[in-house]
Amino acid sequence: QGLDSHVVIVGCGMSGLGAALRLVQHGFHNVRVVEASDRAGGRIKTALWGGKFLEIGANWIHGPCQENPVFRLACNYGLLDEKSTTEENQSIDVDGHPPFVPNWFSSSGRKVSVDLTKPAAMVYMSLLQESQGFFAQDHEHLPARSVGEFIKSKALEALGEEQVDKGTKELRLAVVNTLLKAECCVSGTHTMDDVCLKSFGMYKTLPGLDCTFPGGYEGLIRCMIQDLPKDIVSYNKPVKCIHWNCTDQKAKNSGKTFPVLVECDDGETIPADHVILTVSLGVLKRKQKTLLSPEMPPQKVESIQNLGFGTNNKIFLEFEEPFWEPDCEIIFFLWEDETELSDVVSDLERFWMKKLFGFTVMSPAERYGHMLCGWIAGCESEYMEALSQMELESAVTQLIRRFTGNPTITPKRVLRSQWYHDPYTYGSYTYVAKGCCGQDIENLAEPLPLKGSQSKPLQVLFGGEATSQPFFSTVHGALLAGWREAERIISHYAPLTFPETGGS
Ligand code: 6YU
Repeated sequence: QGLDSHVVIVGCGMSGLGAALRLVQHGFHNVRVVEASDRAGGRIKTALWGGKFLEIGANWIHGPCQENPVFRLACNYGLLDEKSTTEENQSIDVDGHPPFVPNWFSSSGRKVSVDLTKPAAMVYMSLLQESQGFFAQDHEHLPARSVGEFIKSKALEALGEEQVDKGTKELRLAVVNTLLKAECCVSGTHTMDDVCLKSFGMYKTLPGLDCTFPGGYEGLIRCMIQDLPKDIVSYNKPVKCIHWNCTDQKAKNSGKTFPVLVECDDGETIPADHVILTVSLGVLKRKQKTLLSPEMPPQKVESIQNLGFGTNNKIFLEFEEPFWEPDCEIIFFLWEDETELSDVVSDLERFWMKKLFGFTVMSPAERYGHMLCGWIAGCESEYMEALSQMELESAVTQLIRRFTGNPTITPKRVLRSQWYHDPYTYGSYTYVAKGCCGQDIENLAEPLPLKGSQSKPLQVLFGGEATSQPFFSTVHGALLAGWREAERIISHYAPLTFPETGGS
């Protein structure tokens, strides 16, 4: 009876796919995945650009070690290069911050030596680490509410104490600003002032030096789809409303009564015993009033509002020749005209590009040529998405010319991601906003109807990276959340699905 139950999974990203596979492998044979867009993968999206695989969404397996289920899957499918799978790579622990070799360029068009930037970078890194230590401790009087406010006040203290000339002091301020802008990209937030100091350390990093997929992240999605029965996924099928607690005739299908009815934009209604909803927190924030009928209970709505969902985008640039050093792995831009500590831009239209902290160098060069990936978060990133291709190309070309001091340098091609304007994502990933806590993630993950109700249990279950503690904002968090919800259904039927054979 359990294996016959009808399960509809909304969303074919990593979480939805993970849930579908787990259920099918347990023998559930009425599983259907309904996906709004024309492709699987969601925020895992690989583009083929001039013969090169570029990651428009997720980039790395964060913490590729045995504890990471995405790493294990990728190894099983044989998708990683040899170096990434070595014991040595798996045991390197860098606390989520790979030790990239940097090149620093300033807005006056000169290269700045690492010796000059290092003192401020070290102050910043130790404050960032300190910010993670406030989680799960009883802090009656936190030094600040947000990570941004904490780092800024402590950095000002530390930099103020140094006996250095005005120019050096300003440069160090600019270093902290650039690193704060970089952290906005890591956290996927507009400003670090929005990130909760008390909850920042809730995110758990795994050991292992972050690795990429030589053939693209989407290769993993393709392998997973191949392991599912044919035609289980319906594409171009946005779900409009999930009607739950259904008791009337509408929910009847071939004699059976279903508690849930999934209404799609194209008019089809799909009856179900259980629905696993895996849409992004961005979608939940936008559609919290309409996606479910009856509406979600107040505690869920409150947690959806409390948690943060921001934008982080990439801008890929290809060059004929590199302007960076051969060993360089990351390029940082320093704005020398910034006189105070700040990670936001005041005049979006004129200065949005000041939020782009720099570029990671795509490696190996044999695979990518001379390619950079720029990173930009927040409202500035959302503004960037709406520019025309010509406006974007012109702005980034001027930027590169200014910082390199080379008035002729021109990128061959420019490609960007636009996650905020994606109507099935509305941003990039979840962060712990000021005032939210682990309970908000738990509230979000709690199935409907809530405990204590007399109605049929497990009608609407919630997956997706935003429901994953402590791995929100990641692909492995999304996968674990999908598995968790599939297991919830499996264990609900466990006595029926796997009847005891008795002792005789
Ligand atoms: C990671 C990384 N990474 C960069 C960028 C982005 C993300 N992440 P999905 O949205 O995938 O699926 C839902 C589906 O639902 C989707 O297909 C929709 O079309 C569909 N849908 C929506 N509405 C629907 C409707 N109405 N009806 C039907 N279907 C509907 N993660 O591990 N490594 O390098 C990056 C990065 C630019 C945008 C990332 C990374 C995040 C992951 O991509 C993301 O979590 C999962 O793919 C989500 O899968 P899902 O299934 O849940 O949703 C201290 C501290 C701070 C904490 N942060 C640490 C930083 C870690 C994050 N790092 C990210 C960095 C990069 C570069």
